Amino acid sequence: MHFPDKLHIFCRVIDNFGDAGVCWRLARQFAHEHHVEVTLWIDELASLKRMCAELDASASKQTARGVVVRRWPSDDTPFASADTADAVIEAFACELPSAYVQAMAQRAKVPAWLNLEYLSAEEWVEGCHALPSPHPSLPLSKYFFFPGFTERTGGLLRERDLFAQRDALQADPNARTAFFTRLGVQLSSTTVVSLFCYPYAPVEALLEALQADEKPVLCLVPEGVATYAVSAFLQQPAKAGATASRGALTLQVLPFVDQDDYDRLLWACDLNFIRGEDSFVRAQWAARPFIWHIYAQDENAHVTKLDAFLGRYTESMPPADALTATRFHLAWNGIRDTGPIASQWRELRAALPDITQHAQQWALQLSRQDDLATALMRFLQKIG
Ligand code: TRH
Repeated sequence: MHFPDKLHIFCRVIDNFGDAGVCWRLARQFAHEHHVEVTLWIDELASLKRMCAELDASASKQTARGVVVRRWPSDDTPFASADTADAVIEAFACELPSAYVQAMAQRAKVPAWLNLEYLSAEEWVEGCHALPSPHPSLPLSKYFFFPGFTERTGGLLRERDLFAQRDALQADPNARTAFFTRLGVQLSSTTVVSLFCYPYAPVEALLEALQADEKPVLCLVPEGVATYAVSAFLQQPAKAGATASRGALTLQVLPFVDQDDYDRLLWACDLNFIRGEDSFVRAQWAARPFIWHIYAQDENAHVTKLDAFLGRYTESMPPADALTATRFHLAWNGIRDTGPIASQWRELRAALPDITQHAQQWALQLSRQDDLATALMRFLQKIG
């Protein structure tokens, strides 16, 4: 028997693009690879539209890329048990509408229900992954499902044909050039860097370091990212297409592209600055060096999270490269004083060929685990 036939994913956008980005990717993968009837309930269609232009941000119900996309129900929306699904994923503790939960409890067979947690490389994740939490008053249990970097977690989002598509682009210089041309980028530099980070990253210091590089560097920044530092460098508004060169650096603003093109951008660059959760995972699949700007959390929880990831990521690197990668991450995230970005950049630059090799091995190693959608399907079947 195929289970689930119908899956509902609920997503509330807290800020930025990651919540919508993860849910959208997952919904598409369930529909395409697991042939499940998927509905994504989301409260902020505008964020999702940035990643999928064909969506209508004002529609309360529409279908795109095989997924039914519905606006988050208002508080008084009634639900009958037939309106619920066989399996329900609540993303990032977004809390389902209470009428929906009541309707779930009225089904003859209650839905398999889980909360998809944020990604972390910390060790405690293994102990909490897949634990149930019984509802205090209804005959329902919600399970906590953690993505992660080890077999004892839910794994990472990875589509079946992702590596084949990546390899095709990376192996074909014409395909890479054609992709850049489509984005309005003329390739003239030896090193191409993409830059996606939070506004408080030391972007000015990075741009200065890139200007002083020995070889030409092209830095591509999606529109809306680090706008202040980018427009200061460009001496014009940071709009898509704007470009300027100084020293070794050419800086160009790109349009904010859809998720599939963003993947291609990561595959096509020699180094990617990424942030948050989803682009962080995609950069790892790109098998290219990356620098992660982690989402800052209260009480410096993100520092522990970054340390945990760097511990895993650099474990099999030669010690000197591990130190370089770690120090650059700390400097970029403003954690502990590891010295100025300029000297960190020179070290990172010199280590890039080695780190590229490591990035390839890392992607391969991670791909040996089940991907998140497959792990979720297995788990839903087990509890359903
Ligand atoms: O936007 P983010 O900072 O999202 C964050 C994180 O998810 C964080 O964990 C969460 O707590 C916080 O939001 C609320 O970064 P992230 O996760 O990388 O999401 C960005 C999404 O945008 C990702 O799906 C890729 C997509 N994207 C495009 O589709 N096109 C683009 O041009 C760019 C730059 C990104």
